[in-house]
Amino acid sequence: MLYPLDNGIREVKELSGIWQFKADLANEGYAQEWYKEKLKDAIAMPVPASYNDITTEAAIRDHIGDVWYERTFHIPSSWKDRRIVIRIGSATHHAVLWINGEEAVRHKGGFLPFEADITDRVWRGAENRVTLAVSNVLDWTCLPSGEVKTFDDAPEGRYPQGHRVQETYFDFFNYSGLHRPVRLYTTPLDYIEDMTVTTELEGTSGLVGYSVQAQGNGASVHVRLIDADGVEVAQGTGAAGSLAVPEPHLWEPGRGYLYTFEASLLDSEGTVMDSYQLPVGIRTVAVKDNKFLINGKPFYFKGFGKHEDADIRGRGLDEALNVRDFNLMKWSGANSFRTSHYPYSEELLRLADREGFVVIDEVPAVGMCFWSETNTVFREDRVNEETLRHHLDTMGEMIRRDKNHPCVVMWSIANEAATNEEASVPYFTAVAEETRRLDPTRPITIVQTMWPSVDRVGGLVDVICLNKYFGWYSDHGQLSVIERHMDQELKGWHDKYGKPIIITEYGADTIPGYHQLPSVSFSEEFQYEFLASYHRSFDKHPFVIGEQVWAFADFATKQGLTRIVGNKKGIFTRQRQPKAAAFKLRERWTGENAKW
Ligand code: GCB
Repeated sequence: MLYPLDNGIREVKELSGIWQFKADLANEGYAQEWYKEKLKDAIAMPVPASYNDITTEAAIRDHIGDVWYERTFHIPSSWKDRRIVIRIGSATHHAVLWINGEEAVRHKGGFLPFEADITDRVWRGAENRVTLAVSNVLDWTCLPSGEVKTFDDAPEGRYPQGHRVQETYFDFFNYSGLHRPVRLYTTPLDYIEDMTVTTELEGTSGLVGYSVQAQGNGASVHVRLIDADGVEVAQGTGAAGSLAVPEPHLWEPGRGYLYTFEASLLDSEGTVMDSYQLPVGIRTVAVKDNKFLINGKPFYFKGFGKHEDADIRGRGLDEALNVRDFNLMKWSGANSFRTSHYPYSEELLRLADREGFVVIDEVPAVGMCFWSETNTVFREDRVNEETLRHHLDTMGEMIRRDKNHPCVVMWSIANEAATNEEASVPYFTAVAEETRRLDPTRPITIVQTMWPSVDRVGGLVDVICLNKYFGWYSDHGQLSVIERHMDQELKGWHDKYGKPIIITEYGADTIPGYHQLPSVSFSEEFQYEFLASYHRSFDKHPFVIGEQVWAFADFATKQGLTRIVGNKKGIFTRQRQPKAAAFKLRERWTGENAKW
């Protein structure tokens, strides 16, 4: 699925801004056909943004169910011979979209785009209306999974009538709404539908393999590769092929050199009918001999697990925040991050391409674990065949969206699943096989919370990724046990699978401004001593190929006894200012004694 592009042929119309909004608190919108006419009693709601923290109403923030968005837009009469598409960057987690009261598309999954060809549904030279019903309900067939619990059978009077709770088995707040831009874009009626670019190195040449899918009556495809100075370095014809670039500028960590791959669809006379320009980085990735190789060179992942999360706008796209985050990551010496626990916006990945950040791209499969031998997760009434089907579909959507990003070097097919359960084996075998089938060029991982002695799926992946909280969720506050526990854990995984390991989470909640010497948990002093204990262990094991601290910044969570106004494991505050540990990390990752 191509990112909407404005060029000499295609046009994009942003529908970001203030929309009409109504939370369907009494669950009556579908029955009353709210999509048929303009929403009544609507309030102003910005798009993109989560709706939860915009108003002052707990009923809206904590609403379980549908909310309705609506706005009008004009289609210029000049768009008469155009194909017109509406594209929703994401709608969390289910959406139905109507144009002028007619259903145009529905979608399940809160973190990936969907679109509808609305060429025949809109009025040109006139006002049109788009309505969306967006539901935040999560059940076991969703990614992430969850379940709504009702308390109707509780003893009378104990709960208000109809009392419901959305259970989620992850800590981040279940932000909802239209988190990413909504856009209209045009293409010609004969158009380029998709393209896939892969890159290889052969001696001193770069090879850019490509395939272009077109719809309609295009007679031929012409492609060009243009360097960052605008100079054409290669060209070819045909819908699939390979372009050789002698002595290419490589896309490298910290140096996101981008070429532009331009494909044009020509008619039989050679006139350009459609064209699309894709940023392309020439680089290779491979896992070999316990190393992660980028362009044949061992790469050590330094960085963070992140969230798309901020005050007020929740998970809504904020390009100022994204650039600030990248500047903070550069300052700290980070070279990479994981899109924990869902695919982030395309805008953010485009920025990572350009800035040379290395990304582990994660599907929203989080919360599939109860850390129990008896209370299992992979079973008929929880994570089941239907969940698997959705998981496979979501992998497909994510790979189709992100396959051309040089920054994406590995797919994470889940975070912290109950991989000790026997039934998790056929489940993840299917997901791993489908992922490799869809993209044979990138390694895959499952981010693990299990212990090596009980895990059953490590054999399916290329890199073992571990989230470990010794000294926090176990032996809380005991810094002296961390190094020893981590050593044993690393050795256990490596002895069992012989694969390289990235520690994708380790961290301690830290309240900015709390100081204590000697340190105690939650103080700023503790956070770095805690991380340093882990680092002593990592540095001993050559098969450790990366460390990503949990988390980049503090973030909003559901309410809970261990979450005091959110998760405070950030190295930066939610407002993106450093805690003391940030300076120490910067020293480790960039200072005189930094080993990288
Ligand atoms: C984890 C999860 C992450 C949590 C973190 C924590 O293992 O992957 O989503 O936020 O632990 O702080 O507990």
